[in-house]
Amino acid sequence: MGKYLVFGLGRSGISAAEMLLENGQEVVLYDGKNIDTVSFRTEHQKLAEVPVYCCELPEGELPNLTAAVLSPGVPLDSPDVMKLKNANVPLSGELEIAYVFGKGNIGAITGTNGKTTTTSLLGKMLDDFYNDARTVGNIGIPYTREVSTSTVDTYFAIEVSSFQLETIDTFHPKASAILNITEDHLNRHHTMENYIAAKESIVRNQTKKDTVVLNYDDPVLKEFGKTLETKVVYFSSSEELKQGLFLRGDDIIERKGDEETVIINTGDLQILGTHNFENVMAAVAMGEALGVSLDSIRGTLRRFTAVEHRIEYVCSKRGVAFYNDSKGTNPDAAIKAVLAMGRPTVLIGGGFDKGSTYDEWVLTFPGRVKKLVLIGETAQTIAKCCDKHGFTNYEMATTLEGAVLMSYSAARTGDAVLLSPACASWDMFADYEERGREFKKLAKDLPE
Ligand code: UMA
Repeated sequence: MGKYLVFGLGRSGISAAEMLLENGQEVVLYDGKNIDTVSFRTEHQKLAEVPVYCCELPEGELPNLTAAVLSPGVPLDSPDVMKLKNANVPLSGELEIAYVFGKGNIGAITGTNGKTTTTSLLGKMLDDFYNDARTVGNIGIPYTREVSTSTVDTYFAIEVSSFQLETIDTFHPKASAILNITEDHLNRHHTMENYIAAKESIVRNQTKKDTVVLNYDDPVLKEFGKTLETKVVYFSSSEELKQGLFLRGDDIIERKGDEETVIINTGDLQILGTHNFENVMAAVAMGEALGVSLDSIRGTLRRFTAVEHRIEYVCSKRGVAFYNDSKGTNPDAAIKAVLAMGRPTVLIGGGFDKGSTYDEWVLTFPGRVKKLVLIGETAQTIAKCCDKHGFTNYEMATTLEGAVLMSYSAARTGDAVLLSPACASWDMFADYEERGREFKKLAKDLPE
């Protein structure tokens, strides 16, 4: 039996602690912020007997810990983590311990954008083909929650974030994918090099028997593939590849050896945009690597629809269409949403400051964004960036409700109102899902 300090009492921490207890381990809980332990114990009955500490790391508990299990949101350079390191406590993470205690076959997907769509799609492919498939990870269902009931016949589609990858040790997916790497989370990783290294570590324990799926159009990933012993499957939306998946006109083609197969015509898909065709190609390669038949894959592809919070159509009011892209939490994702609108758009942007630069996003506005409404911590930074590029039609709102009202009054019949903030939500909301849900409610409650 081991003793674990579970650090962070959000979704990951609670689930990790419950899983460890179920597996006969000793657990102590810690959160850096103040927690009402009485209501915490009432809410989480399974953890009622476990010691809960908050605000100050319980130094008396540190000797003889098997590991501290960090939640993804805990930065490795935080003062508490430094204390753990100084006390020689081995650091682990929720993803890693789920892998250690779990069983089954793993398809793990990372990348700056497209992770959620690709993971959902792979999850559906696995579910349609195998008896026992689970879709977990950064997508919102902690991997540890599905561990105790997993067997060697379980198939996992796991969305993996760079935060989670920072604390892996033995995590070993049969198939992995890195979809793309663009600037994000620099407040946490500090440099692009660190961010890229975290993403690339998904392949760390993979061998020749495993598969890694990489985006050939991403120069970093194209080069990365050349350095690996693992079987690499590339995909590309911009050129025909000698081996791998690519677009030819409206067809998604796969070339293996001398054989060329049409996987599907993009007209038969229910998700739109080149970025989604890339997600489809990655999921197809992952599904095949995990043994799903092509016939079954094609069926899943035809049935699959867009995921919540990702350029999600909400409603129309007075001929103004509202779109929720709350998952557009970095400039690259937000650019894709602006390009996908195809009509004059009133855009709601801004939020938690991750240290991103907004120039490329703002440069897509002329001719597309008729007005920008800014909210959150980054509002001033984005406004300055707009000034720099001569885009002057912006306004500030203090709440999301104010932003929705302002946008609605600026929009005319035929326009779109798009929430695609290019920023995380953590300055005003618990997460992007809460922000997206509030936006949808506000839009639906607007008068005609
Ligand atoms: N905490 C500390 N000290 C710290 C930081 C956090 O004590 O230094 C505590 C907080 O007080 C809080 C708890 O940790 O009580 C929160 O932990 P967390 O931030 O890791 O959040 P969880 O609820 O466990 O959710 C996490 C992921 N969150 C983050 O990575 C920030 C969720 O991804 C994920 O869905 C969930 O685990 C299940 O696996 C969200 C996300 O925004 C959606 N991810 C980022 C993204 O997609 O861009 C990476």
